[in-house]
Amino acid sequence: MLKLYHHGSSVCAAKVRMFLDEKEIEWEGVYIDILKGDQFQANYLKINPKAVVPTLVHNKAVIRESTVICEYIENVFPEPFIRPQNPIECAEVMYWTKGVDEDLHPACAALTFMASHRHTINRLGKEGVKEFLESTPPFSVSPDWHEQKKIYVREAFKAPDAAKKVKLYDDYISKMENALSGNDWLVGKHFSLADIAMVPYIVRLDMLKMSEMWEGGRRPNVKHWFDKVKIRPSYQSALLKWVPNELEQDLNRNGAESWPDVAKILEIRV
Ligand SMILES: N[C@@H](CCC(=O)N[C@@H](CS)C(=O)NCC(=O)O)C(=O)O
Repeated sequence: MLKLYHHGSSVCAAKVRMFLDEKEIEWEGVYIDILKGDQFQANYLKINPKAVVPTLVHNKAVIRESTVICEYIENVFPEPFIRPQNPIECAEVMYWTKGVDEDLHPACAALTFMASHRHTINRLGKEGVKEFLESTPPFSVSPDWHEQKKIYVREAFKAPDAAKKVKLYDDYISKMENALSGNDWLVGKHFSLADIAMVPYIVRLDMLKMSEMWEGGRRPNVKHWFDKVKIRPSYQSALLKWVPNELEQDLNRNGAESWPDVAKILEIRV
């Protein structure tokens, strides 16, 4: 049995859950509440020294990094294939997953903390927040996450790189818009890991009530793509089902309140 350490608000964990559900592979979950600090417990750090989710344990093997986990699952349980059989399409999928891991993900973590998570962790109380922020290892979500997380919590959209992160996120939606022109999915004719890698980041913006980044005629191909994603059973079973009500309400309310800051950066009229 596969054991997945995961959390409802983690885009990286959602990617792995969607991959597993699309392949109809059964898995057992261990819930790590990354907004309460479960990721900093000594036992978890032993299997994931960066203090991040997800982590997969299969038999005695510990596999980290969401894209690596998906590739591992594809190697161990190849059918039904999600990896394209054509090497060029395979390379195209890897451009997406590499970009998501290296660029988009740190931008998403920044936006989510600036817009909402900073309010959620405040429930830990003054001392709790301090401990939570100090516990982040130097090399975590990104190589500078220990310091950056503090800046986003303290300064929100006044953080020096706030505009850069928001624009980078928006650039990815623009890249999707172009890739989806005349195509149903991001690579080739089939739903692939490229789509699965992007779904949680679009769901995150949707939950933050920032869907105007593609709605209202701004990116029609992305809207059409997301409408098709929403009718896949894995959208419910891997994404929505795992977001606790209180967290969803936080993301909805805090995101809506932050939308004017984001819209201003992107020059979208509110
Ligand atoms: N590159 C890693 C990134 C994992 C990551 O950043 N996880 C986030 C949630 S999506 C996390 O656990 N954050 C904990 C924290 O910010 O303390 C992967 O793809 O698995």
